Amino acid sequence: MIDGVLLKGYGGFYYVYAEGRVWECSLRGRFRVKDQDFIPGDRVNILPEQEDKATIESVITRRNVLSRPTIANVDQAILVFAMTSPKPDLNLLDRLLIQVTDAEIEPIIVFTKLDKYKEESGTAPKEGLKITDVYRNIGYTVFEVSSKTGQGIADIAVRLTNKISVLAGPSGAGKSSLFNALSPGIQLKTGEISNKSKRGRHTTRHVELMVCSGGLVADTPGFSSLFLPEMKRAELADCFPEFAIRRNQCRFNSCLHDKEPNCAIKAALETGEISPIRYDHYLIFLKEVIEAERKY
Ligand SMILES: Nc1nc2c(ncn2[C@@H]2O[C@H](COP(=O)(O)OP(=O)(O)O)[C@@H](O)[C@H]2O)c(=O)[nH]1
Ligand SMILES: [Mg+2]
Ligand SMILES: [Zn+2]
Repeated sequence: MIDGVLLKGYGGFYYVYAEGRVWECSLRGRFRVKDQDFIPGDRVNILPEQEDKATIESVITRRNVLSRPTIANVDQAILVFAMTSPKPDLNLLDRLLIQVTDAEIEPIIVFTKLDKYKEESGTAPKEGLKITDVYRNIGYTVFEVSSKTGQGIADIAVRLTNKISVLAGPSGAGKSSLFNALSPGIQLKTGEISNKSKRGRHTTRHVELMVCSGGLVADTPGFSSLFLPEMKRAELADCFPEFAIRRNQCRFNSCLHDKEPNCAIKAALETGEISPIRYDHYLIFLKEVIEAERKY
């Protein structure tokens, strides 16, 4: 028996990655009877039969399950946003960071199209703090890469080894291009951004894990649910690491960092220690969380 990870189910078979190669697996009778559902990322034991054929003998309890896309045992989410074209939707990035953190999955932020960004901004550094530095200063792992020139790609590759990762982010951000840069052997379709709408076409459909830089990666169309996870209003600030470290410094224990006096978060906003963009998003999300609280 050997351990493997399910990559995808297709045409009545399951494809399992084990011992450095892909096995075409069928199910043991008892799994068929129980109507057990298998999803990409499931850790399974397989019994080799002939050549690259095997049967799935057992499945190990899932550590976590990500829904939409449905993948089990995810170690990390690589949140992919373009530095330019399209302009990064930081509201979406902050939303994904909350969803991922809530699911206890490690986020890695990757800003793509560094080549284009450099071209546009020239040699003179732009005014103010770069967005990449905003997230880096909070303590997130942030990479700036170009899938076109290959700059920064090797630093991400080492992060993938022996892990199950999902790529998430808006269409057109460069997820498929990043995957291709990370795995020269496989080439996924990449979509041109249509000039009319400036929205990328949806060229990524089904969910499957693919072997990439010594790990397994799913190129997903992005988390389709943009709703924040169910939580109490007081819990939202804990999803913002730079707020969480100032947890006990507000005058009121129940401070929601909105209209309350002597608020440590607003003080940090004044001194520039907290980014106004992040604070704005916090207030938007706070409204949503309070709205959702009323419904249950
Ligand atoms: N200049 C430049 N263009 C890129 C880069 N990454 C992706 N693109 C382009 O951006 C468009 C969308 O990329 P794609 O990988 O399909 O994005 P996805 O929708 O997130 O999978 C394509 O036209 C790519 O060629 C990059 O690093 N630099
Ligand atoms: Mg794609
Ligand atoms: Zn406060």
